[in-house]
Amino acid sequence: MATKMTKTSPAAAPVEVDRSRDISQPLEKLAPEERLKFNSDYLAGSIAEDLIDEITLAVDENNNKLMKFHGIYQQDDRDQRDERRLQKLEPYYTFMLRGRMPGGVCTPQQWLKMDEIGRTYGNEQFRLTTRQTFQFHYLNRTALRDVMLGLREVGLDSKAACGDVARTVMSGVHPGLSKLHKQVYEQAQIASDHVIHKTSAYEEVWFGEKPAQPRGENEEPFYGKQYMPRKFKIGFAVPPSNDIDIYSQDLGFVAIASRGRLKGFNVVIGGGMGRTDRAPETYPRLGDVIGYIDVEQLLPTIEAVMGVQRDYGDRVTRSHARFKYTIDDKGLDFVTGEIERRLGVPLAPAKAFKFTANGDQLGWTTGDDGLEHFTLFIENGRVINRPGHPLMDGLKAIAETEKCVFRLTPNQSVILSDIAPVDRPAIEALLAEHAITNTPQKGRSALRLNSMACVAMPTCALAMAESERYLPDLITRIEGLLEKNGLTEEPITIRMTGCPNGCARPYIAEIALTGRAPGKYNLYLGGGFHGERLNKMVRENVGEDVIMEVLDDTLARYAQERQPGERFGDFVIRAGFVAEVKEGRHFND
Ligand code: SRM
Ligand code: SF4
Repeated sequence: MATKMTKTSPAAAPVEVDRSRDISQPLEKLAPEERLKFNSDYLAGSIAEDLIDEITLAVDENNNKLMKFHGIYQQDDRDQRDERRLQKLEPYYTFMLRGRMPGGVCTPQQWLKMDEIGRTYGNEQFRLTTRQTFQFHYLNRTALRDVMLGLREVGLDSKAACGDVARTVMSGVHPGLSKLHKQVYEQAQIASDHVIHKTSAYEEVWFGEKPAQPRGENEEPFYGKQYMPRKFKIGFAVPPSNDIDIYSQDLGFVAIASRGRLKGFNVVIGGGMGRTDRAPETYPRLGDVIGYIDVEQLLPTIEAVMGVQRDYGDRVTRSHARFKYTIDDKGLDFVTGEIERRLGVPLAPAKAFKFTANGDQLGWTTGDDGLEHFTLFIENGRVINRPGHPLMDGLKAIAETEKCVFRLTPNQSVILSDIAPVDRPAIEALLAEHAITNTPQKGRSALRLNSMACVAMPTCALAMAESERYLPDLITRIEGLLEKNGLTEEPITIRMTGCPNGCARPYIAEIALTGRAPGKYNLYLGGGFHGERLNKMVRENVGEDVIMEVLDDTLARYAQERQPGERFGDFVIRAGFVAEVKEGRHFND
C-alpha cells in the first residue's frame, strides 16, 4: 500500500477548543454513565450483594453496567425470548464473560482451563474473538465466581475486557518473524499492564479480598473516578501483516525494525468502526499516522494519547464519545499538538512501512528462530465439537502435550506456535486424528479462509440479524459463484456483523454485510485487502437474493476484467461499482 503519513506541525497555532462536553464539566451535565462510574466506589458498586440474590437470574441495571468493567455482560437467549414472553416468564438471562489476553498469547495450561470452563459452565464451547481473546457464553450468574477462580488459577482474568477503559491490547502475529514478534509482544504486554485500571474492586467482588487500604483519591492515578469517556482500543502491528487492522484502533503502533530488531513505532490514532444506521453523525474512521517514536517513548506516548481522550472526549453523548470523534471535532493538528505538549517533545516523522494483507497466513511456517508454527483457521472463532469435527477435543489433546503455545489471532483463529521441529510429528498426528485441517467442513475457498463473522444471535443483545450462524452457509452459496468464475483460490476478505457496530471490523473488508433486520443486510464493497481503505455501501437493507445477484455480477466481471494482481476490492472501485469510495479516512452513508 501507499503508506499513509500525515505530517503535523508541532508548533501549530493555538486552537479555540470547545470544552462544553468534556470532563471539566459538572457531573450533572454529563451522561448518566459518568455519574454511575463516579459513584461506583471505583467499580465495585453493589455487584457482590447482587450475586447472592436468589429471586431473579439477572442483576440490577447499574451493576449490569459496572460488571462490564469486570469483563461480564448480562445477556438473554434471544431464541427463547418470544416464547418466554408468551409464557410470562422473565427472559432466560445468562452471562457472557470475556477474558483479557494481551496479544492473544495463551499457555497450554490456560487453554486447558478455558476448555474446562467451556465444558462445565459454557454449553460445551467457547469463542475466540476478533481482538485475540476468549469469551464464554451461557454462564449462569451462580457460576461466575467459580469461573473467575478458575481463570485466576492459571493467571488469567477478565479485568478491563469491557467497559470505559483500555481494552485487551492486540499484538500482531507473524509466525515467520518470530524474534521480532516476541519483541513487539513484550511491548504490548508492558502496555497492557500499564493501562489496566488499578482499582482492587475486581479482587474484592470476585474473591472476597479486603482492600489493602481504604480506597482514596489515588486509587486510579491515571483514570480517576470517571475512567475513559468510552472504550479505548490499542494494538500493535508487525508489517507486512496488518492482521490487527491497525487503522481501526483508537491507538495503534506499527513496529519499525532494523535488521530484525525492534527500534520503535509509527503512531496511528483515531480509528474506529462503530456506526448506527440512519445516524449520519456516526461513522467508521481509519486512523491517521501521526509520527514515529522510539521504543522507550512507548508508555509516555500511550499516557499522552489516552490523556487527551480522557480529558477532551465527549462525556455528554456516548454515541459521540469515541476518540475518532474527539479528533474530528478538535482537529488532528490540535490533538497531535496536545499529545506532543504532554510528551514534551515533537513526534519524529513517520517511517516507511508496507502492509500486504490483514488476514492470517494459514498452515505450517518456520520462524526465523527455527521453531515451527501451525496457523489453524477456526470458522468464526467457535471452539466446539461438531459431528465428524471434534475441534474442541483435538485442541484439548494438543494442549495436553504441552508442546506448543496457543496464539489467538485477530481473525478469530489460532496459531499452535513455538513447536520444536522434533515435536511437529506428534502435533500433526493429533491434528489428523481429530480431522483438524484448514479445509473447513463446508468448503474451502480462499474467501472462506478470509472470512469473519461476529457473534450476533442468539446471545448478543444488539444483534438485528444473524451473523456467525449464517455466514458459513452464505459463503457456501457464494462458493458456487467463485467456482463458476475460477476464483476459488482468490483471497477476498468477507466480513459479516449482525448490526452496524462493526465487531468483525466489516467496514474494511472487500465484501461486507451488516445486519438491519432478520434476513436483511447492508451490502458494502471495496475495502482494501490490507485494511487500508474503507468500503462503501452499495445496497441497503437487502436479502440474500439481491446480495447474490450483486456478487454474481461483480465476481464475473472481476474474473474477466481484472488486471494482473488486482484485488477484488480495488477492482470494484476501478470498474465503477463503488463510485464514491475514495482513500478517505471515514464515511457516513
Ligand atoms: Fe464488539 C458491543 C462482541 C470486537 C464494536 N461487541 C459488543 C457486545 C458486547 C454487545 C453489547 O454491548 O451488548 C457484543 C457481545 C456479543 C456476544 O454475544 O458475545 C460484542 N465485539 C464482540 C466480539 C466478541 C465479536 C467477535 O465475534 O469476536 C469482539 C470482542 C473483542 C474483544 O475481545 O474485546 C468484538 N467490537 C469489536 C470490534 C473490533 C475490534 O475492536 O477490533 C469493534 C469495532 C472497533 C471499534 O470499537 O470501533 C466492536 N462492539 C462494538 C460496538 C460499537 C462501538 C462504537 O464505537 O460505536 C459495540 C456497541 C457499544 O459499545 O455500544 C460493541
Ligand atoms: Fe452484536 Fe452487533 Fe457486535 Fe455483532 S456487530 S456482536 S450483532 S454488537
